[in-house]
This record gives sequence, C-alpha cells and structure tokens, in this order.
Amino acid sequence: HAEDGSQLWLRYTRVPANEAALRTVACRVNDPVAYMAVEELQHYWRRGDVTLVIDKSWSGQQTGGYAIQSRRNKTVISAGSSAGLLYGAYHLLRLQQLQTDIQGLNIVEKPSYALRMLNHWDNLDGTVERGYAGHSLWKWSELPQKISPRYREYARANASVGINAVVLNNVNAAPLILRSDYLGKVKALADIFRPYGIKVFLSINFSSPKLLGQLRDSDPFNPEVVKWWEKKAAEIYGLIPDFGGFLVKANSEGQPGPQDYGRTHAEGANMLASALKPFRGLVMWRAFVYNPSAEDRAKQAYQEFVPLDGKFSDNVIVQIKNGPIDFQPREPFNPLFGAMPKTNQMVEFQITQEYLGFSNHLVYLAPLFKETLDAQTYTRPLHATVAGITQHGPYPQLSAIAGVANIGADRNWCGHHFAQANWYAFGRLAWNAALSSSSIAKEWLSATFSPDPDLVDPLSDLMIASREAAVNYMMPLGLHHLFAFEHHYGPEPWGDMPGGRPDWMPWYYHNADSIAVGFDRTSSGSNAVAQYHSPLREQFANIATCPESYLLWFHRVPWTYRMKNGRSLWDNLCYSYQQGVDQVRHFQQVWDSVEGKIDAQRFKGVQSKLKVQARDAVWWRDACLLYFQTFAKMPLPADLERPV
Ligand code: GCW
Repeated sequence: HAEDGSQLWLRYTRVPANEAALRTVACRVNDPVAYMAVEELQHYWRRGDVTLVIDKSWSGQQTGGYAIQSRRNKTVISAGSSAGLLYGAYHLLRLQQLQTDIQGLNIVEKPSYALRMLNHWDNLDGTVERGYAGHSLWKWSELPQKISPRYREYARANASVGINAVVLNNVNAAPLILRSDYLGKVKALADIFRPYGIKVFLSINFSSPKLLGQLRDSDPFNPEVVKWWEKKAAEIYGLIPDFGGFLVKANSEGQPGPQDYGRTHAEGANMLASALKPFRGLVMWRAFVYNPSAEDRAKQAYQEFVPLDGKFSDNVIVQIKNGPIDFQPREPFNPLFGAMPKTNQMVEFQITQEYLGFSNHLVYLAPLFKETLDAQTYTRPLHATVAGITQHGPYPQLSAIAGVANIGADRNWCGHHFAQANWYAFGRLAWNAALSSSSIAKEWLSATFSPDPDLVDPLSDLMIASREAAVNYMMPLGLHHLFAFEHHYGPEPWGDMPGGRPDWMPWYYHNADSIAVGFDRTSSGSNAVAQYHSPLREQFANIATCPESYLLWFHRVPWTYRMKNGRSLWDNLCYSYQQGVDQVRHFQQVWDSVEGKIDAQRFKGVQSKLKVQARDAVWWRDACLLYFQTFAKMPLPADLERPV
C-alpha cells in the first residue's frame, strides 16, 4: 500500500478467513447501520467473540451512546441505537489498534453533543472556500450517476470518530443547490452516508425563493415565500426522509437575509424553522454578522443577537464562531456564549487553516478548540463554560457543535498529513469535550503512524506546542488580523487600501503609532469588555489583571510598558516572534529524529512542509517586527537574531 496518507487513521489490517472462522460477531439488529458495525468487526476484529445488542433502557438513545463490557468469553457492545453499536465497534477497533488490553472492559460512553457536524465550504463549481486540500470531494457534475469510492471512505472516517452530520455546501450558498436536479445529487450522497449514521444538511441562500423560484421577493412575511419553502421542504424530505436541515449565513458579508425586508434574524430563522418542523428538521442560524460602521466589529454579533433571545423557535440553533472576530490564531471566547439563556447556541470552529498557514503549517488545533470549550463565561452557576453552555441549552436534545472542514480531493484528504489530526481531534472533542488535547494527539499518532512511544511521545509534545508556536510567530500578545489581504496566508500588517473597508484593514486592529499599539476595548475605547460577564469584564478591563496573551486584544499599550517579566512590551514582542521561529526549528529537529520510525514517503512529505513553515515563521517575524519598529523606534534586543 502506498503510504500516501489516504488511509487516514483507519489502518486496520484485514483478518484472514481462517482466523475469522474461529470467532463470531453476533447481532440480531437488522438495519444498515448495525450491519455496518458487524461488517467492520468481521473484517478487522481479531480478539475473540463479540455480541452487539440494542438495549432500550439505554439513555443515550438519540445520540449514539454505548457500553462495552467483557463477559466470560466474549465482548458485548450494547447501545440504545444502531449508531451506538457502530460507535462501539469503532471503539473496539481503536483499542485493538492502540494495542490496549481488552480483558475486563467496562466502558460507558455518551456523546457530549447530539449533533457533531462538519461544515463544508464547498462550491458547486468544485472549488472550496478556504479549502487547502485541492478541489471539493463532491463531484457535482458526475452525481448522481457516478459515485466516487471516496464518498464512502469519507463517511467511514467520520463515523469512526463519531461525526454524524455534514453540511455539504458553502455558507456563501448558491441557490442552485435547492434545484430538483441538485437535490437528486444530494440524495445520492445521503444514501451513501446513511449506513454510517450520518445526516445531510444544506446551506441555503435566503433569496432562493426569488432567485430560484422566480418569486417577487424572499420576504419571510410574504405568504408566497412561506409556501415556497414549505413545498421545498416537502420535496427534500420526499427524497431524503432523514434530512437534517438548513445552515444559514444571512445578512453577513453581502449575503441576503431577512433584514433586506426589515425583518429580524429571528423572524427569518423561524420562517424556515416552521417549514422544516413537520419533518423534524433544524435550522442552524449563524451569528457571524458585522458591518462597516463606527462600532467595534468584535461587539456587533452580541449587539444584534442578544435582544433576540427567546424569540427563536425551538428547532433553531444559533451557530457562533469561537471568537468575536474571525478564527484568529488566538481570540478570547465570543461573549455571546451564555448571553442568550433562552436560545440554543452552538460553537463553530474552523478546522481548515485559513489563518493558520493553510495546509503548509503543522498546527494542531485541539488546544485552540479546548481553550474555547473550557473557557468560563460566569453567566450562570452551573455548566457555564462554553462547553457547558452549548451542551446544556434550553433544548439539550438539540446540542450541537460544528467545524469547518479541511477536507478536499487530495490523496491525503487534508493537504498536510498532520492536518488529518485536526479533523480527528474535532470529531473526538465533539464526542467528548472533556478529552485532553494530548490524549487525542497520542491516539491519532498511534493509529496514523505507530504506537511506538519513541515516536508518540516526542511527536505529541510537538503537536501540543504547535498552536502556541503559530501564535508566537504570527500574532503574539493578543495582536490579531495582521494577515495579507484576501488570501490570509502571510503577514501584511501595513496593508491598506484607499476606500477599502476599514474593518478589513490591519491598522483597524493594531492601531500602532509612535506611542502605543493594540485595540482599546476598555471603557476608554470600544468597551467590548462590558459584553463579558463579571468578573471577566473587570479582569480584562484592568491591564494589570488582563492575561498577557490577550493584552493587545483588550488594551492599547505603550511600547515601553513593563510586562510581568520586567521587560518592555517592545522587547516582549521581539522575543515572542523569535520564540515562534525557534519552536518551528525545534519541530524540524524532532521530526528528523523520527526518521526510520515511519515510512519514507510521509516522513519526507512532512519534512518538506516543515521547511516551508520555518521559512514562513522567519518571514512573519521579520515583516511584523520591522513594520512595528517603524513606530516603536526601539532597537531589537541585542541577543535577537537579525532579520534576514
Ligand atoms: O473568515 C471569513 C472568511 C470567509 C467566510 C466567512 C464566513 C464563508 O474569510 O471566506 O465565508 O468568514 O465565515 O462566513
């Protein structure tokens, strides 16, 4: 087998027929998902008899919980649903792969979230917005007649980590996706995903009634529009009875929405929600809204959505990016979390590395995801972390979490072998938000490369450090949005465009001049701190108690300001950038030290990507420091490496 990475973490070896004959996999449940569980075990499980049973007393019925127990001579997987049996089967195979002892197993697993979703930003022309692993996996022009074998492999990989919902198309949605011929293509994919326990959702364009249905407008209060959506919903469910629902980006970055007709987000969302309700469909309504105005961009989603709390139907979930700006290397959590107690909220992470070096940089994202999930909002006495808020909303059976997919048509699926770990980690955290970043990294490394501790230990350390390294060489100390215009790959802190939107310009965020740098979000500035609940509000507002990792996010700070280590802000900035560069160079050494422990093909692939990353880290350091030096007018610390 060529070691091109196409097998992902699913490197089970097939049990030979003579060995398979010595053990039984027994299951009386007769549906395609349970059948899939049996098939996977029959093909790959080599450690004795297994029985799979449905146990109706199991409480995690809706969402796929399961138990695994060792009994006398066999292993029993019990679950409330066939999906649970399938997840139990993958759990067993994972234990086998990690060479874990299977005597005396007594495992009970319940997912943290009912819906564990990937959002594909895939366009119908085959391109992917912010996709760095080639073209879209979906071959719209070939569907539904021609079915790529990769659709099944994709579904299997998702199921193996518990992902059970996928949005197929970009949130910047083409109306065409709802045309009948496209729905036939969507049905073909839904049919392939179903035995893996995966539901299909679609992003919709709010103007579809007008653009596709030739109606006069798409006003949610127009009865013709309401009827159009009801008919469309019936058509979809006629083809796909378990269709999940709609994801909507409305009145955001030029997309149409209810505000075009003077209606609110809630009025728009509820109109769609009632069209889907008879079929138990859901609406995921995004809160990523901001306009070029005098108001701080970081405050706008909260301002628009908090007044709508309690106005959304019970089958609407408000989908909120982890931070208040936009998937930056580091952001504080979005203050909307916990600020709408009567509304179901879900978090949207970005697995694809739009702002993290595309598929060139090794940046393991579990620590970033955990930072948000574990963040304490203080908005209520219990379950007040972001994970708690999103798991224990007013309708907990609708709890959900989404990640913007990093998957494309590349042989290794994600462009960088280590980007596969981000897909994996998202799935594992969606299943169990309490898992640690390092246990997930170890699991993934063992399954993907080898369980050899001489490989797993150094590489998991490397993975854990990689996110902080990226913050250091790109945007330390709370800096944000210094990216090059449009493509967001390299640095362009000086970027400016006469007449361009200020909220897309780096200076809007860094505010550097000869005295200071940073965004004043305290009461002397935009007062975004007030959107956080006490005591965070006070903690962030006070420069002495604000975590230094968020310093320039919340404060405009003099270059000469003394930081906790006694050095000036300027010196700290210099050393942080240098540290990022040093960290990547260290990653290169660590990687070189595992040569021979893994196949040459993947070894070389990652080695050459690390070279690019090291070069880029130097580029970031030099670009940002030389630019900021034109304001600070202070020398680089004497022991700092000179710019190249
Ligand atoms: O960060 C921005 C991206 C856009 C994206 C948008 C969004 C899908 O640059 O490419 O559009 O966020 O999340 O809607």
